[in-house]
Amino acid sequence: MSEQADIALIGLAVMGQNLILNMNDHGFVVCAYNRTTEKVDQFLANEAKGTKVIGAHSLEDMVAKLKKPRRVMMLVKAGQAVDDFIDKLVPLLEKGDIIIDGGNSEYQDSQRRCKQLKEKGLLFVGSGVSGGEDGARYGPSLMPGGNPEAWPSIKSIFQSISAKANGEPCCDWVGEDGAGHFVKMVHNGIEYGDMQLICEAYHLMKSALNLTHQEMSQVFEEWNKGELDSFLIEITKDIMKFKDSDGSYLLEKIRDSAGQKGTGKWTAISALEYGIPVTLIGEAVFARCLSSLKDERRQASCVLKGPINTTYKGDKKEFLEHIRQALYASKIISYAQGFMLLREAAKVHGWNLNYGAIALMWRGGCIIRSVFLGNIKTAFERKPDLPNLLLDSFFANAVQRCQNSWRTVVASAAQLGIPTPTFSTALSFYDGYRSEWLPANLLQAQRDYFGAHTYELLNNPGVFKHTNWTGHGGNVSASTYQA
Ligand SMILES: *[C@@H]1O[C@H](CO)[C@@H](O)[C@H](O)[C@H]1NC(C)=O
Ligand SMILES: *[C@@H]1O[C@H](CO)[C@@H](O)[C@H](O)[C@H]1NC(C)=O
Ligand SMILES: *[C@@H]1O[C@H](CO)[C@@H](O)[C@H](O)[C@H]1NC(C)=O
Ligand SMILES: *[C@@H]1O[C@H](CO)[C@@H](O)[C@H](O)[C@H]1NC(C)=O
Ligand SMILES: CC(=O)N[C@H]1CO[C@H](CO)[C@@H](O)[C@@H]1O
Repeated sequence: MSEQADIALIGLAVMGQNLILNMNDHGFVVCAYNRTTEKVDQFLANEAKGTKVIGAHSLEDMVAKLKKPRRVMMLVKAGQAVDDFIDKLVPLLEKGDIIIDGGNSEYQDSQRRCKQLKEKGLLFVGSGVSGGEDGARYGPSLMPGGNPEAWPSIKSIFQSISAKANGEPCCDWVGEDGAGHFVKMVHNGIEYGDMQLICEAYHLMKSALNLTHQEMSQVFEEWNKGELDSFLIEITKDIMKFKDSDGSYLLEKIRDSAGQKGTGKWTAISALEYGIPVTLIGEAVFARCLSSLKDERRQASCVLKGPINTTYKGDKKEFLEHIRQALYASKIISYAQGFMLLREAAKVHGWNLNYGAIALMWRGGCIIRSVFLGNIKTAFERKPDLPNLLLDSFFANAVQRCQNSWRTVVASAAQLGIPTPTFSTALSFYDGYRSEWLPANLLQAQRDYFGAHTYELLNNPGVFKHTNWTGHGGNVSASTYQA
């Protein structure tokens, strides 16, 4: 009876329970453990009744029931709880055993844990798990990273239980140490961006075009049949036409003040740390912050006037198509920026990231799942070392095709006084990225003028010069200044 379980799972909240049942469906024997042991018995007697799931009342008991190398997965609250369980598990495990953290941990913590456990001969895996409760039960997007020696031992479990896109598992090895949780963090940032983009399209439909909820729902339904086909557009279609018990549209009763749990913020902070212009996710985070100043906005709305004309006077149908294209082009920019951040972090940490595989991991199971991610996967398959998504012919052509509509939408929104932070920042990024020349020469001159920070000449890069701009500057240049 001993050593019968393929994997143990610690933490019987909904996500944990659903992952266990998912593993059971795929023929794996799971040993369930929760610190509150009554929870284990309840789970076995109810949700897991009639399955092959077994339980354990102590970590010792749990470890004794596992086949070797032992695989222990934790789905507990990120932070101290993870470290506490690791500390308790280490003395019970042997060299080559595997500890998997499937929680929403910060990638720096996973870096540290991977290193510490490696010194003890244990293999750590930090895995992003996305898709919510339903995903966990019927196929999540899984993003495992950590000690690569662990992958062969967990691959079949992970790939069996993950979502599938065209038959391929939405789960592959991401990369070394904290790479799995880093990729999960960027996924969440991209989710913030995708959601804000859709909100701006809604704002334009509602305010500039005065569409009814039925009309908006139809537009999103239509969009979901084309290149924007995605989970988030699909749920938006449903939300638009959802009626409250009194027959009115529920959406218009919801307070327009957004919450956040911080994962979008972490992506923006990383972008600043690595010096990568992930402007769209940054704007999406700030748009939530601005929305949450509801009381202040109410006061300001009485004082600060906008333009007189606030509705679009041209052809509605045509403008809707402009909005669709603006959304698509902006979305391309957002993903291009997200992959730029992944590339830079990979460079800094020495991760070997497989970008096509990452696109496939997000293709199904998770919140940002979409047809679009299939195109990204194809782009990286065509050219695995593609320096930027925008340089792939498919995406370059798409942006080219959409750009007139995109410019019309951003310009019209500005004239009508409708905020479009992510549409606008995406367009500014595009125009900056495609510019051989930017006015940073003036910036360098200013820095050298007031701070003697030096500059390079176009025809002599790498050589730093200081100029006596005023006639009374000192002889010392701030050559060690870095910014
Ligand atoms: C918006 O549409 C509604 C009907 O759906 C109409 O009653 C209202 O007058 C319109 N508002 C403007 C500003 O056109
Ligand atoms: C507002 O719209 C009307 C009608 O289209 C137009 O004649 C007028 O010039 C517009 N005013 C401004 C300030 O744009
Ligand atoms: C800067 O220029 C002024 C005027 O030409 C001169 O008096 C001064 O010595 C110069 N300073 C240095 C550091 O060369
Ligand atoms: C700057 O350096 C030059 C040559 O080394 C010297 O003649 C001049 O006096 C210095 N000026 C100042 C302001 O220190
Ligand atoms: C650490 C642990 O296993 N805790 C979980 C036990 O189950 C409850 C749900 O009933 C969770 O909330 C705990 O996180």
